[in-house]
Amino acid sequence: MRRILVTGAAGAIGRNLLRGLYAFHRPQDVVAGYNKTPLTGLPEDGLSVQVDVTDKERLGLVVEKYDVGDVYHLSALLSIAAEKNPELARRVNMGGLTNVLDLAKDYDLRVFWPSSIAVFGSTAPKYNTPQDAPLDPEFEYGRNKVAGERLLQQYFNEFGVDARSVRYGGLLGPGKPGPGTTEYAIEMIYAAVKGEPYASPLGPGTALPMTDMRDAVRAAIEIMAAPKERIKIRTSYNLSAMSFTPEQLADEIRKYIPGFELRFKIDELKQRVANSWPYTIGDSFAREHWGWVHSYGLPETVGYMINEIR
Ligand code: AKB
Repeated sequence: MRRILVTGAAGAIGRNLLRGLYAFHRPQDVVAGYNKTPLTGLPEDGLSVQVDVTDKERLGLVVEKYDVGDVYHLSALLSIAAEKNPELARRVNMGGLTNVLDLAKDYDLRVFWPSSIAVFGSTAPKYNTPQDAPLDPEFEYGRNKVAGERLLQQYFNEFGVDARSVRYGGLLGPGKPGPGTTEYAIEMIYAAVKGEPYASPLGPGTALPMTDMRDAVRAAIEIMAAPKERIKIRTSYNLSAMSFTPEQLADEIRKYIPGFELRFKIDELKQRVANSWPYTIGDSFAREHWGWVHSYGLPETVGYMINEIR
């Protein structure tokens, strides 16, 4: 069997995805790619490799050396990091993806790449945002994601590259939250478990689509396992599970930690980004085409995270 390469394996999705992949594959068949943060805690036979996705030559050598067949390409800057450093974001988010797709063409690789609800802007309906709503993102990260989706479509049309993608909302799982917008929810749960109050950077009533990390990982593995003819959208599939505001999350946390105190300290940039994104996402195509069904809502996710963090 050709091996699976995960780029950005040290990130939040990467670490959880590795766990999911090891459930189906031998550790020696999965190569965990990291750039700056070396990976710890891999299984004894697990493989890891340093690779900067903006370096196409090095990426190509890794693909050859490890006889890679599938790439889960996760290396990316999240929304707030991208907005603060747009030049780096373009280099990593779009340059990295272009390198992966070029190698996919040359080495017949299959690719999973996560897009985001950030592809939508204020021109899209806020509730149950449909798959084909206008893509007018107002921030750098969303613009990178729209460009990425178009690249996927182009490489499929022109070269038959089999790249598959879903548009994730915020992902909720244990592990250090990255510099994104939806990541406030993870920070809040960590603060609550530590017995501390939490000052939300998003104001009251700010609803955003979210998914339990266990569902997110399963979605990635399932879309890659689906027969090719079931993948009818070659940009990226809307994917949905739940949606909540900071107050709703705090109420759920209080079922486990009754004294938890939610405060507000609005972060102007995060609030503007959140205001431009949908409240809820319509994902009927993912459900119809390749059988997506989410398993976890807010109560299950909060219970799981509190247990894991404890
Ligand atoms: C972010 O907030 O930047 C990400 C995302 C929604 O893509 N979690």
